[in-house]
Amino acid sequence: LNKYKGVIPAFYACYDENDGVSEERTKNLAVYLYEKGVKGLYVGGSSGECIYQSIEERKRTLKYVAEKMKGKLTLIAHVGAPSTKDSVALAKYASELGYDALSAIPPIYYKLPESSIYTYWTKIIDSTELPFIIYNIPQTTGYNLSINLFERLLENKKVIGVKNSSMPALDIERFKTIGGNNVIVFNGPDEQYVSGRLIGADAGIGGTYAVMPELFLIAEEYVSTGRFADSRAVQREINNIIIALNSLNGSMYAVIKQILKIQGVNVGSVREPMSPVIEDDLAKIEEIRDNINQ
Ligand code: NAY
Repeated sequence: LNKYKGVIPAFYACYDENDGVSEERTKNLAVYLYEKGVKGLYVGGSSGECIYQSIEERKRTLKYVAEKMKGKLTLIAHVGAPSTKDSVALAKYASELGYDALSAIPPIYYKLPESSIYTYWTKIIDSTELPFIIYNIPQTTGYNLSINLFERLLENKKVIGVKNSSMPALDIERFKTIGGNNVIVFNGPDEQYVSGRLIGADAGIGGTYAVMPELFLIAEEYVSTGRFADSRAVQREINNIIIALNSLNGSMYAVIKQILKIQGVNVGSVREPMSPVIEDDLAKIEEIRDNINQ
């Protein structure tokens, strides 16, 4: 499981000027992150605006990233979609493209019983030979993975981990304690990277890593070498930046993409109903970028 241990940015949706998925921009972002030294990429998740994209668009993003990075980075495909049918189609496609692992949120919108959630994940898992990483993100899906369902899913040897984005660090401790060494637990909340790692997460996947990879890489280095006071200081810096990213008119991802654009990596804007950045905020965004690069 070592290939999953490290800093794994959640990959952004890369659009052209007409709100279409851009091959060139997708590949550019992948190369940019590779050159920063990240361990892998989590493609097509929350930060990939998966919920706003057609299955065709999601397939194209999966393909462009694989074409550039297969064999170079650990590639995890998020394939969760509203219907089981679409999720399975994405899973099969990711498997053909040579992804290392699959991942999926639970079913969204309708409140389904755990038996349906179990069946949904199991059908995705059974559709390919790839390992599977459960994605627990209750603040957006409305479902918080229970210990009971976690244990049941672990009976399937293809389930190798959980990406836990719930806020209690306790959840990470529980999943790691139950999963043990054969299971990899990813820290989800970027604001708690250091605490997540210390309480049991083996690695991290996050939506703000790609705009400040250096800071997460250094936080990881400090944690893994026991420099805890230093790691706490980096976490504080990260959190100041995340709060600033969320303090403007545009959605956090729009602000992040504007920063990337200033840095020479244009990945377009966000898809509506997420809001783009506004002219009045551009100077403030420059300031955030300067803070990241201090
Ligand atoms: C993904 O799938 O894109 C992610 O891993 C993003 C998870 C993010 N959580 C939410 C609720 O969006 O990384 C976090 C989040 O962006 C970060 O903690 C900043 O709040």
